Amino acid sequence: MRKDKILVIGANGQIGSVLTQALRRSFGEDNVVASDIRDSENHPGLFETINVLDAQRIAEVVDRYHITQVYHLAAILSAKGEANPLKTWDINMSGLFNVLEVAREKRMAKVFFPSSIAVFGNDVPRYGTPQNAHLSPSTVYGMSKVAGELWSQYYFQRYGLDVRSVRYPGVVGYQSDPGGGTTDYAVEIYHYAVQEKPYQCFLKNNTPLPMIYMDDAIRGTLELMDASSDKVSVRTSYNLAGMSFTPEEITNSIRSFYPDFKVLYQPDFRQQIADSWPASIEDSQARQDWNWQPKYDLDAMTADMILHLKEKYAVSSLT
Ligand code: AKB
Repeated sequence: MRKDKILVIGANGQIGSVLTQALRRSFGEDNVVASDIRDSENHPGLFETINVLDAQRIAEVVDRYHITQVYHLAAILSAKGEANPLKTWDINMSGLFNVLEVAREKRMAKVFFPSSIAVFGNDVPRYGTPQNAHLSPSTVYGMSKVAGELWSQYYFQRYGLDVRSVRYPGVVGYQSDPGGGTTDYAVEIYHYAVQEKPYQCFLKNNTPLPMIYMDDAIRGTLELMDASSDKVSVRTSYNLAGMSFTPEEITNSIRSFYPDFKVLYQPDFRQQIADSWPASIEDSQARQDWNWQPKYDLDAMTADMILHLKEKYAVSSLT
């Protein structure tokens, strides 16, 4: 077991809840404090309520547990963020500033800040979008991630704070529900398939987007955070690729388990966001610097999602 003490902010979220468990397996139950603005029943271990807008509260928890690393996952995502752009900017940016400042003041060893494929806009190569492509996002969430990447790099260069980051694609997992993203359909669709219900998709059938399976996303995050500092050449954020597919392709993959599965396409405002994002991204820098390698393709993900969701729904029908 290692000596680090870790604080996860946003631990009730889609990625935060799974990451907290993975960190506890690796660092020990007593060395990982989960926190979120909402109280949690999901975290039987150490848990503190934190609103990221309250810097004093973050500092208090950091002091109480002698925290050495923070994973800052609290943010408003792309689709939800468009309903209230100024509030989204405030939460995403003030939250990050509070974390960076506390980490700087307390001389923390490492900070993780998640970025997103939402940093890219219409003016990049859509397929295999490179690491250094121009960043001109169309959503306030994407804007906050671009600014966040630059501030992370600034804190590293100016104060030597070891902030690390990946640009997550849409993350698909059975463990937790997504909340307010444009890629959420790729999780929801499996829940409908396993319950043998038709699914109404909010994107067009032929909209390709970069995606990653939760196991790969968590492993990639931990591998980056574990890499020796001299291997981390990108101090804004690394492109992290898993796979790329359209709603029609995921539907066909699901149909190898549920041949009668039906999907209706009713695109809404999220279509415009998806159209402004890459179809796939290129992640050779992460592969080169810290040996990143995804394990799951679409069909492997489908098989694993269906296996676990079938178990989940079988258990919930008994309770
Ligand atoms: C979203 O859809 O907003 C997120 C993301 C790709 O960052 N899942």
